[in-house]
Amino acid sequence: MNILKQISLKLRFIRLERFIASLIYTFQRDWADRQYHSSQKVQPLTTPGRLLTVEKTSQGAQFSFEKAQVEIEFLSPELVRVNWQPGLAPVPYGIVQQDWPEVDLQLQDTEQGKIIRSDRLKVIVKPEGGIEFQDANGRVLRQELPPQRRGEAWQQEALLRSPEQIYGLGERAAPFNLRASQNPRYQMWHYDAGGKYGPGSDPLYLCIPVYMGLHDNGSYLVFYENSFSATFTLGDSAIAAFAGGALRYYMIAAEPAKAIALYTQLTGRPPLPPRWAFGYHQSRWGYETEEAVRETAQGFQKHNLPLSAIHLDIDCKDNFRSFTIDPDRFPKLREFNQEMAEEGVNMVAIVNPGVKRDRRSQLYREGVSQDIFCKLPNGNIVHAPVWPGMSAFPDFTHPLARHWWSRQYEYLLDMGIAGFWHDMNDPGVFALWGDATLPKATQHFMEGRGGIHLEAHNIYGLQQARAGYEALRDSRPSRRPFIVSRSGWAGLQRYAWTWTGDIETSWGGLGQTLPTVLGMGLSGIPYTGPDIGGFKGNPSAELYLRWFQLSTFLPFCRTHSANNVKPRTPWGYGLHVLDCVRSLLQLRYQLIPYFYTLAWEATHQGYPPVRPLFWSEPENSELWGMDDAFFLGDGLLVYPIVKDKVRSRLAVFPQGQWYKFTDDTIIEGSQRLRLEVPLEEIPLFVKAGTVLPMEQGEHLTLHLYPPTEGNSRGFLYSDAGDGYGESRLDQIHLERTPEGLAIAWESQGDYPFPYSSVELQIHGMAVQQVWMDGTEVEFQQPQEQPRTAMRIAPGVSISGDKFKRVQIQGEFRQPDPSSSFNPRQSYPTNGL
Ligand code: NBV
Repeated sequence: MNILKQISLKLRFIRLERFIASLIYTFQRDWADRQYHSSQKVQPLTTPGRLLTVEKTSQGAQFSFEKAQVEIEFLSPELVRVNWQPGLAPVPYGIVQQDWPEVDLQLQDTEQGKIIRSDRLKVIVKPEGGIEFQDANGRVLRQELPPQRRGEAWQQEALLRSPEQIYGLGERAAPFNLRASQNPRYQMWHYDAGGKYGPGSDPLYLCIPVYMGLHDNGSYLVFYENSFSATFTLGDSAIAAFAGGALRYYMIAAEPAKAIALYTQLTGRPPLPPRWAFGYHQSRWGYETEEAVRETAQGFQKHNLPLSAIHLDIDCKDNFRSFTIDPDRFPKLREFNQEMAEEGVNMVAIVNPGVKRDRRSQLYREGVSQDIFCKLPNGNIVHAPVWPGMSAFPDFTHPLARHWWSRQYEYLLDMGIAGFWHDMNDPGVFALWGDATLPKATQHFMEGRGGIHLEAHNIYGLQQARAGYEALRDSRPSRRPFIVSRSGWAGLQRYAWTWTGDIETSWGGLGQTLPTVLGMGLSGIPYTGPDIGGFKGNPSAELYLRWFQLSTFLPFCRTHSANNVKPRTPWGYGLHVLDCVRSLLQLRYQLIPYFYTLAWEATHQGYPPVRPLFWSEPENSELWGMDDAFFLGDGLLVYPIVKDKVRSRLAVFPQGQWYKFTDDTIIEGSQRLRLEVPLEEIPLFVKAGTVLPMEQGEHLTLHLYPPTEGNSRGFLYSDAGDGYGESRLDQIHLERTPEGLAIAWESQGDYPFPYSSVELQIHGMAVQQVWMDGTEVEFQQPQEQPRTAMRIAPGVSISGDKFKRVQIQGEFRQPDPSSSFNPRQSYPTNGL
């Protein structure tokens, strides 16, 4: 894009005074980049040369080549760390587990090269420095060519198999299979999309150098522990080219779920969020006063819509300054937050990292005197324009800066703010052309080792999130932190949720949501979701409703929009849409025990709640590229509609049996069907074998979908919903017996059972007799009801308190001969 075009685009967002500041800054940044970061002279390319020696180490082996060394360490039987030298070792911001138990290994010398192997993974180091990874059966998972080095910069090429799919790299506006893009080149450099992005924009706010490969020999995951600016090109091979730093990476050879479990063991698992976070969040850049927020909350009450949080954007601040809320427009902030809390609405306040340059401001003066702002090599503080005006940027790679920043949350916490929203932490600044961030040579402390922005840029938001998380954890030890961060890096899941930024209001924007969320999940980031309706623009009623339908099943369910668009609330699109949104929200709230149990699972396994269709069936290549459907947990299968005026769509069903949520039609899996989808509906299916917990106040309904054969089980995690007190885990086992279904209930943990009544709804069975702990009990047969979009499926209900064992005699229904579907024999593969 030429400079004039870039300037005119930016002008739309920036007012005159900001324009002048931005112009000055842009020149200053260019000067600093020229002065301190002139592009290095072209240096010769080097490769490792010939292998000279091999030495066994306690966890692997060290290989010395003529011009490089590589250490291979097995951290687990499936996980190896590969560390090429020379190169600047990373500060381990991404890693939480450094010590791993010893693994049984063998070192062999073969014609192929030196082999070092566990019982799961074989690593073959070739005489010229190429590395091949094979599974225990000798099937090739990944082939790397000898890496190359130019000056300080490493580049690595790995051959890709022709049908191989690549997923991940953090947040991407690309197809889920990143190779399927027309331009499969991805930048690793967080970028503020500046108000609007759409499919194909690259990079975005949260890049992570991690990807999963899936092909006919199996799957693997590679994470490069290098935060320098980089480019990943995914053609016939995957080329990762870094601007500096070490070539240190982790290779995990395992099926997708196990690979994510190991990756999150390495980079950290997400802590349990407060339970309210799974409710609905309403946000808008434009709630300028207490009254505007109150009116919005009242609108939800009036229309009988549940609401758990309202987010306050920059317009609530005192001249856009960090950690303030304008006292004139929010005159009784504490009482107001209290009033909202009593209505069940948690207030979340935005925090931007830039601190306004103002000698009268204590925050700025403290930052200067404690020397925690980022500086240029000449010792001058970097000042760049953002919302409050010229601002300085804390160096979050300095523990003192993090500590100082952490203390700043206290005022708003005291005022009753329940959570924080970190924006602009890519870090983004206003510049009229080129890279809208800090100069590349900006100095960073990097925990004492020192470094420049070229390396620190991508971990800036991660370290801000760390400071925020620690602030909330330490100053409010009885509550769990809730932070939403726009930027981050490997490990962000330890501190914060995220959202998909300023996605454009368009059908393309809606279509992009799911591939982006799926890709984040496979990059270790479980909790994310879009601005429902898109950030900038006014969605049609249909686009809004379709976006809402999809987001009902995503972990972070929030409407948000820009300041110059119409207020976006569910009652703004007519009665019919309002009714539909109410049903969606009621369903969402009924499903909170399911979401919360998935959160518990994420803290233990790192699994993202939103999973690709191949998650439990990675060998089925038909599911590999599917990015218009997803699993929520293992039990729910969702087929959103993301195109205008579309009333039917193809659905590829994974193996197993599937119950249509609304009417219990049973579908045999491993087939493709065309689903009829009225505007009011989002197709939702439940897998046979699932135990789906749903709540309404203190009443729990366990929906039981018998397994097709043998056993299955489901979990229900409960606790106080916040804090770190007791918890409990209820396990419900289902078993198909010759007579029917046996249900056993087991509980662990000291948290008292939180429901006063429990109802079982048995699906897919004509029930004849029921015994609860040996005593025959009454049950109700379903009554025929008209089909509606969100009605709970009919089933047999048994009410009672908790029990240990229920036996049901009855007959299982067979899959329906696709009564409400039109099965098709041959299917186009290019969409609807
Ligand atoms: O704070 C204003 C916006 C915010 O609403 C949005 O969600 C962020 O992604 N923010 C970006 C800064 C301005 C964007 C043009």
